[in-house]
Amino acid sequence: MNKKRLLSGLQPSGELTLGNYCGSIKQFLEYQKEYDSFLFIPDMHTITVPQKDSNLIAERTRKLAAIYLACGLDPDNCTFFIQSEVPAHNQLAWILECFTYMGELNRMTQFKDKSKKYKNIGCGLFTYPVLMAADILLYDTNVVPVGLDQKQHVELAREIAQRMNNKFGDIFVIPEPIIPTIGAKIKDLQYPTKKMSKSADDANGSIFLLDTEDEIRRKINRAVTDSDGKVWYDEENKPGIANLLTIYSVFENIPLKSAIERFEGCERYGDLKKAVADSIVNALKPMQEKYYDIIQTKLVDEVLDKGRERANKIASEKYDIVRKLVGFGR
Ligand code: AQP
Repeated sequence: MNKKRLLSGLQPSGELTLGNYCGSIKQFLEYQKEYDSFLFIPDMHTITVPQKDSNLIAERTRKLAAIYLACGLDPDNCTFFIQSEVPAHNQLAWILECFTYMGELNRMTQFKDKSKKYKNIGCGLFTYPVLMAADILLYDTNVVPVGLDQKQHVELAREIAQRMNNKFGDIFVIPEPIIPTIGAKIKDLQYPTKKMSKSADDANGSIFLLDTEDEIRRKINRAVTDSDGKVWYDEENKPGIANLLTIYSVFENIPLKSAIERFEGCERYGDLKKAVADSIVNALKPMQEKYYDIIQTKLVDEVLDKGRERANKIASEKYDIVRKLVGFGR
C-alpha cells in the first residue's frame, strides 16, 4: 500500500533554534516511517525579508540538510530537496495567486507581525503564503507538521485547494496540519511572551542547535523568569518558567504533566534551570557530533541531488495538469 505523504520545511533564514526542533524536527522524526516524507528547504521564502548577507543562504541550506541527517532523518524514508531547484513551485504559485483573494492574505498574522519589523516591505512577504500553498499542493500532501505560527498558512492552502477543486475537478489533495501537543510554540528566553526565532535580534533569547554546551548553559541560566520563586506552570503569569518546563518535557520525552510533577514544591529556579540545560545538552550532543562528521562529506550533496530528481518529477507532472486545466498551452 502506498504511504500517505507528509511535507514540511525549515527556512535557511538563520541558525536553527530549539523552537524549530520542538515544533518541526521532532515531529519529522516521529512520522518519517509512517509517511512518504518530503522535507524541503524553502530558500525562496527566506528572501521575503531582507537578508544581511545573501552568501549565507546557500551555506545555511547545506548546514540545514546536514542537521536533518544528523538528527536521524533517514534519506531512505525522506526526500530532501531545495525549493529553488524545483521550478514548479514558482510556476504553480503564480496560478494559485490568481485564485487567492487579497482579503485572505490581509488576514495572515505572520504578515502583520513581520511587516512591522521592516521599513520597506517586499510584495513577496505578502504573497508567500500562496507559495507555501504551492509547496504543499504539488506533492498531493496529506499532512503538514508545523508549529502553531504556521497553522493559518496551512488553512489557507486548504481553502485554495478546495476552491480550485470546485472549479476544475479533483486536482489537489486537501492537506491537514499536524500541530505538536507540546512545544508548538517555544518562547524566547529573554522575552518569554514572544516565540523563539532564528532571526531574533537578541541571540541570548534563542538556543541554536549548534550552540556549544557553555553557550546553552549560559543562555538557560540567564533566561528571564519572575520574582515569585516557586516553580509551577502558569503560561500567563509565569511565562518564563512555563517555557522552561515545556522545553524540559520535550527534551526528556515526557508529558508536560510529568515535567510539572517532577518540580512540584521546588523553590529554586536554579535547580530547574540546571535540569533543563542538562536535558538539552544530553539531547543535542550526539546530534552535533554527527553533524560535524556529515558536513565534511559529500553525503549532503548526494542526498539533495537525489531528492531534487524525485521532487522535480512529481512536481512538474502536477504543474502540467494544473497548467492545462487553467487554459495554458496550445
Ligand atoms: N518557537 C517555535 N516553537 C515551535 N515551533 C517553531 N517553529 C519556528 N519557531 C518555533 C516551527 O519551525 C518550522 C519552520 O519555520 P520556518 O523556518 O519556516 O520559519 P519560521 O516559522 O518563521 O521560523 P523562525 O525560526 O521564527 O524563523 P525566522 O526568524 O526566520 O522567521 C515551522 O513549522 C514553525 O512553526
